[in-house]
Amino acid sequence: MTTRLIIIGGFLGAGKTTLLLKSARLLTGQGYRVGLVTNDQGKDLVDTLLLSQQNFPVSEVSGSCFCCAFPDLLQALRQLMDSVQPDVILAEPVGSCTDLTATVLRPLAEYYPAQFEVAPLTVLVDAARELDQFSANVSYLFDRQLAEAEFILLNKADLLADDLWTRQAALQSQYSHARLLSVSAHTGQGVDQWLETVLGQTSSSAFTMTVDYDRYAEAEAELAWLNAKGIVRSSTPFSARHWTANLLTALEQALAGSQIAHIKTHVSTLSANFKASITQHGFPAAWDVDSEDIPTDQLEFVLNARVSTDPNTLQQMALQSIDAVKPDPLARYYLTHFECFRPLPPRPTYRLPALTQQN
Ligand SMILES: Nc1nc2c(ncn2[C@@H]2O[C@H](COP(=O)(O)OP(=O)(O)OP(=O)(O)O)[C@@H](O)[C@H]2O)c(=O)[nH]1
Ligand SMILES: [Mg+2]
Repeated sequence: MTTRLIIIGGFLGAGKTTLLLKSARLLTGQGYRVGLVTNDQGKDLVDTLLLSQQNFPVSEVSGSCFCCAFPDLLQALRQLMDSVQPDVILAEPVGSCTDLTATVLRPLAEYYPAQFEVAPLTVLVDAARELDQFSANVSYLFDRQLAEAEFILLNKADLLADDLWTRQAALQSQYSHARLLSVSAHTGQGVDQWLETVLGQTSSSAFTMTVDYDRYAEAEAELAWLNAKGIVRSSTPFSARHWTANLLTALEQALAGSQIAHIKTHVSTLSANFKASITQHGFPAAWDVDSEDIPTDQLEFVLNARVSTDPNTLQQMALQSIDAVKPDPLARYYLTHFECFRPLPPRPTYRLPALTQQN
């Protein structure tokens, strides 16, 4: 039996995980068995926690991107196939990854045709965010992500009105090879229409895109990566929701001089879960999981941040912020995992040569 594999790329914070979740819900409602794959350069992923707490089977490729850890991706896919026999697997590569057609989609389609039917590559764009505040290298990476897209989804359509058409027209004229749809992974607008197409078609990309791997590596390295996990305890019950909001605000303020790609945190207490994200300065945190806020004396948190700064600064700001938002002066926090680094230059396991050339 072949499994349909839908790979959803796009820059950090564009809404990939939100679309995975919305699609999984829609497909499950239509009787499909669904599996999900998350991916990150570090360990302890907010995305994996979020998706698995919604009771969907999730496999994770952590510590490297799909293209550089192709055997790990294969293992994650097979684990899902063995455990839940999914009809459809939706997979989210690292948001600073590109060249997925040559390094992931085509190797899967060409080497494992009996196992996978690979859908057209979908790339998400955040309609509500311009990336021009990032460096020229990051803009280059963003351009390469779109240049290989077979489907571009202009996501977060719910946040824009008239501007949406202007953005859509500009993208369509620049990336005229791709089909383009405006969607909202939150409300589901346009998602059915996109799903119908990617369920019915296979990826037909036969080109190897021109990618300057030095620039790509520089773009990735400009973003510092922080993954942390910990526990906060207090003898006086406190609000886990306030703590979550305070942590994001404190970190955003501490990083006022840097560009935020995505800061997200997942917080659990005995009775509640919270998940919130910030994808740019000056915007309030968006809550993806919000529960009744019963005072607690302990919470567990996972914090992932991708910020255009150096790892030392990000590490220092994160530690300061976690300390500053202690619910009371006697409260204690314990870090059970903490890593902060620049991603290494990408070295794909496979990079298939072009069948046709395209720039
Ligand atoms: N308003 C609105 N917000 C959205 C939509 N899709 C995603 N978001 C929000 O955007 C933020 C980032 O979404 P994610 O789904 O985590 O983005 P991602 O692309 O998976 O991010 P990374 O995994 O860090 O690359 C979250 O706070 C979401 O709630 C949408 O359609 N509309
Ligand atoms: Mg994600």
